[in-house]
Amino acid sequence: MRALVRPPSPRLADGLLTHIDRHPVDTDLAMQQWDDYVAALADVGWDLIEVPPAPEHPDSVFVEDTMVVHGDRVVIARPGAPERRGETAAAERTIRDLGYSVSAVTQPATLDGGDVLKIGKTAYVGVGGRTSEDACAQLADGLGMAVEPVPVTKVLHLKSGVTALPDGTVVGYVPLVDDPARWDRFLAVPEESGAHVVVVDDDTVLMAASAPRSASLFRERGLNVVAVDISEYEKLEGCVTCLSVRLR
Ligand code: CIR
Repeated sequence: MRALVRPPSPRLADGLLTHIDRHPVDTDLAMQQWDDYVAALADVGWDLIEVPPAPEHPDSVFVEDTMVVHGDRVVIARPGAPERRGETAAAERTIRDLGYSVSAVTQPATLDGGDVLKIGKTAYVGVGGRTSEDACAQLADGLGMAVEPVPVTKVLHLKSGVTALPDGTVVGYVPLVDDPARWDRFLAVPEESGAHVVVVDDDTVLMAASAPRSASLFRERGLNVVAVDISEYEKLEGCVTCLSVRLR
């Protein structure tokens, strides 16, 4: 298993905020937390590939937003926030160098990788925030998979509200999910960051340390949980998913 990561910008504290108030970010602590996040992925056996840093882009550490990967195909995003559009070029070069077949979302459509939740053969796409409806057909073409738009109005990205466990059960923090009934198998979690899991393997998820009650719920279902503290990224509406691009 391989994943892309991107070192934080020294300007991280200036990152965009949409749904939450600004709280001071401790940049030194954020650097340490990024190292720990990367170490946690390395510990579970993943090979990590660094996208070159973009110090001029405060939000560039949230590398997941730059692309969507499925098998050997990649669609380069066109970020909904104009401030973030400059982040994709180096990410595209990195993934091309790895031999992937690449297409890109074209204007006026916009898409952030954080809005795309792949479950099995379907990509659910959060539309209404950073991602526009007209990106869905481009994504379906580029990835060669079925795309289902879902509304996102209460939170930054689709995956800020819901992700999926290894067995495909969707986990979500209900106050931030527009339509929980959309998914047949839906598990409500008691903490916002409990809705954010990175699937490591069939039995293991990685999640934020800020959601201990959700972690207990997952352990009761037989899952191993790797917890990482990403408090400084949470202050910028980031989560465990957005700090890497899983190449699968
Ligand atoms: C932004 O507003 O774009 C960043 N401050 C946070 C991006 C988080 N990305 C994600 O959840 N996929």
